[in-house]
Amino acid sequence: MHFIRRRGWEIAEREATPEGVFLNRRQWVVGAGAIGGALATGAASAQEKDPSADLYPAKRNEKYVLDRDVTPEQINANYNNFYEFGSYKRVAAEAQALKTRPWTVKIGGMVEKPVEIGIDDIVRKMKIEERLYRHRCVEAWSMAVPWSGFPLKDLLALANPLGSAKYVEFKTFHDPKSAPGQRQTWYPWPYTEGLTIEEAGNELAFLVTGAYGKPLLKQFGAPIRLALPWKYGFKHIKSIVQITLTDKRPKSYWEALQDSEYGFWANVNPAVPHPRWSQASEEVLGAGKRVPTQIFNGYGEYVAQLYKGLENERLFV
Ligand SMILES: Nc1nc2c(c(=O)[nH]1)N[C@H]1C(S)=C(S)[C@@H](COP(=O)(O)O)O[C@H]1N2
Ligand SMILES: [Mo]
Repeated sequence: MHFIRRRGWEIAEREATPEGVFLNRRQWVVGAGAIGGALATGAASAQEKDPSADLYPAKRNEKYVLDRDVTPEQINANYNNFYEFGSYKRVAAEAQALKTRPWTVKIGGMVEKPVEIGIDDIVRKMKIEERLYRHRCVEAWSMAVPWSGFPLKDLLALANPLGSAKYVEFKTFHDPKSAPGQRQTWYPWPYTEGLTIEEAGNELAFLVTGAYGKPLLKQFGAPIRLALPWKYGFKHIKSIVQITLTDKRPKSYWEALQDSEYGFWANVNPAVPHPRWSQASEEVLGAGKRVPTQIFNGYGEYVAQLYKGLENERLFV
């Protein structure tokens, strides 16, 4: 048990020093360009086959504005955390093994009406819009992304959650045949995440099915992942297959690996350092600079009220 925890810790530490810190701007451009061609080709053929391609680009919701440039797609699409395909950033090629059709999402637990729904029914039923969101990884790098998708609460509503449900638990697929990372059995697969019902109902909680005006690339967590811009990136679970309403606080993947470093709440706060590094500033991917981190990643006006009365909780770990 100690060995297992230690192992997770070591891997997390290696990840804690993002590649972007070492590469100067010119190296970034060269690095991204070198594999850009191959990736673009792969993406184009995947898109042709994607039955939801006609839904993108979706109309932008102008309410959500950025204070910085959108991260270039080539940089974002080649710098991913997706441990199912490897515990390093260049997993884009490996992630192409993910089969995203057929894809079913189950919504169950404390609901009136359990639902099993295919991804293409989801995207036709929901109203897809584009939102520009900032993303702050716990490793102290950040990006800005034009996600497309719809509010999480709209999908949950299909199942009529019971009044007694207090939390929402999410799970990623489990398929060690296509996802080599899942053959590393010391990790607590499948990737799991959770929110309170109140957080899940917040307007910022967004289910993402597209990015950069196209169906979601596999490395971004196709065909459906979360975006929670006020929380550290590990909460943004990818490739979701199961959503469970429950009255027990879910234990997330990173919490199971190292609870002292990755908690349930994981709200962004520059004043609360990670046990092993500062969270005061962040490396902006592709921009060649660091900027100060903001509390709730700058989204406090939307979410701060969710945490009134919870001051005794570890809200920022
Ligand atoms: N299933 C799954 N979801 C995941 C992860 C993962 O390894 N597996 N990594 C998380 C982390 S740490 C981050 S920062 C974001 C990265 O999203 P991106 O690759 O689209 O930038 O995905 C999150 N969701
Ligand atoms: Mo992250």
